[in-house]
Amino acid sequence: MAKKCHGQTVVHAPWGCAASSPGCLYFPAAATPKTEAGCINFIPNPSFETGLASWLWNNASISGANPFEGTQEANLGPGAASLFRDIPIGSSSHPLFFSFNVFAPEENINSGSLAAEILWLDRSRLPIATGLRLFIPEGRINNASRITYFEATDRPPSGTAWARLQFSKGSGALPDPVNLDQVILARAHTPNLLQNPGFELGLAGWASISFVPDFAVPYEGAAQVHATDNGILYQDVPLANLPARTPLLLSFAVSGGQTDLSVQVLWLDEAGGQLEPPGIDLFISGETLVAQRNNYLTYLDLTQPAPPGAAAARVIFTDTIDKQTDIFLDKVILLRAASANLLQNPSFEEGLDQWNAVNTASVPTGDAYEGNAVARIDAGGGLLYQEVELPSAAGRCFVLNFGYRSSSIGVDLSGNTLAEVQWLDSAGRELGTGLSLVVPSTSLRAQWLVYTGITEPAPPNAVAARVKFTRSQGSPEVIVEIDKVVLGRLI
Ligand SMILES: [Ca+2]
Ligand SMILES: [Ca+2]
Ligand SMILES: [Ca+2]
Repeated sequence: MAKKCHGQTVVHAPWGCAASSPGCLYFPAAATPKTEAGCINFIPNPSFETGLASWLWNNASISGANPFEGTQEANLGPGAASLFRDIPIGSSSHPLFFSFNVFAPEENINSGSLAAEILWLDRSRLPIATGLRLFIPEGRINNASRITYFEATDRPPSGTAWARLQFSKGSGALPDPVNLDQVILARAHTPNLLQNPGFELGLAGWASISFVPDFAVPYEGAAQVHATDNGILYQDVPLANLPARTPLLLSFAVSGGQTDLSVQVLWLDEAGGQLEPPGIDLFISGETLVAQRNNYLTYLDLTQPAPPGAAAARVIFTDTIDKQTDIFLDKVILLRAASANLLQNPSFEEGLDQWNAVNTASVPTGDAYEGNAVARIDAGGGLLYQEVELPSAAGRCFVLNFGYRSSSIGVDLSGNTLAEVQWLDSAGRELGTGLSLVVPSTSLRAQWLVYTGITEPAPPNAVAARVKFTRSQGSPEVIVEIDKVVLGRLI
């Protein structure tokens, strides 16, 4: 329905006044939030495929020029801009896991700052507390790469019924637009378990060799850590307040060049002794970071359940400086999760073992997203899938995360890749699609992009899932690679 607002006709959203006109007042309706399945992505239209429906905005628009996911993305700016909406989240005390992808679509050197904020609102939609405020400094977002952000809120206070999600963009050196796509807000079991996770307090809470605080254009906030020599950085997180055998989610952001990085979650017993094997053991090649052209690359992974006797988890970064180069780290996240990564051979380090493929090969490479090998899908098109059992899946949602890159700069026909999670019954028959991500061709040469999605709740008779990547035909010179695929549960 439409209504008049300051003389302009605006579309009336299910709640309030979905006005795009600056100065249009926003009237919160005292609506009762709908009860939703607790594990879903709370954001309908998370990829702006129905434009700015249900969002309120100032100086924002939609384009289809260079979407990260699907066919459209939101554009903020040029100049100051904002985009926000209120989302019913029920009365649970679960913190929220938050993700989005940003990109500057034009050649520019200064894209302006961006703040992403989550406010907790009561049933009358009056703000009662801040859930998080993530600040991306001016100059961090540029046209060289898309950056995927991960963050976790604190616990919503008693009385919270809604979350207000708002993006606000400052002015940079014009033109300074910022594209935004694939926004996720989903329940998590815990807030971030790490202290000083974004290094805004320097090295407080961390043990360090060679890593020092640094304040030049961080991934988020006003600080990061930096090493120019072989270094180690770690923090121990006690597990005493978590259930036994819990898995954990790890996320972090890294940039730099020619510096190999090892990232592990180690399990420690009461005496501080290490329990084998590590919960997470990742290798990121320096060549991978060089190819990102100083843009931060993010990672998300799930540990195996903590072993019996584990008293703490140690998150540890070890870098090996090959030449006189730099490495930067920011925003490390450790959350209680609800499952390990359910996929086998998720990073293609053992070839295509456990995967089914057509016109796809596991290829050794010096600049994999993770490890030393990737899955490469032929230019003529091809596919790749793995089926996994889902114990007690009914009503539960799953997070899918993977690295993707293509080299389509200057090429018109690069093909599209569809990433899907399909539900299967006990006879292996398809029950429907739980998640579909459309990964369009990009104009970025050989940079890794990080895709994440949350499935719908699994139907009652789902006992397995198929994780599937299918690529359509592209020009012969265009490669498409997939690496380090994660499927698991946040809650
Ligand atoms: Ca989109
Ligand atoms: Ca920071
Ligand atoms: Ca790999």
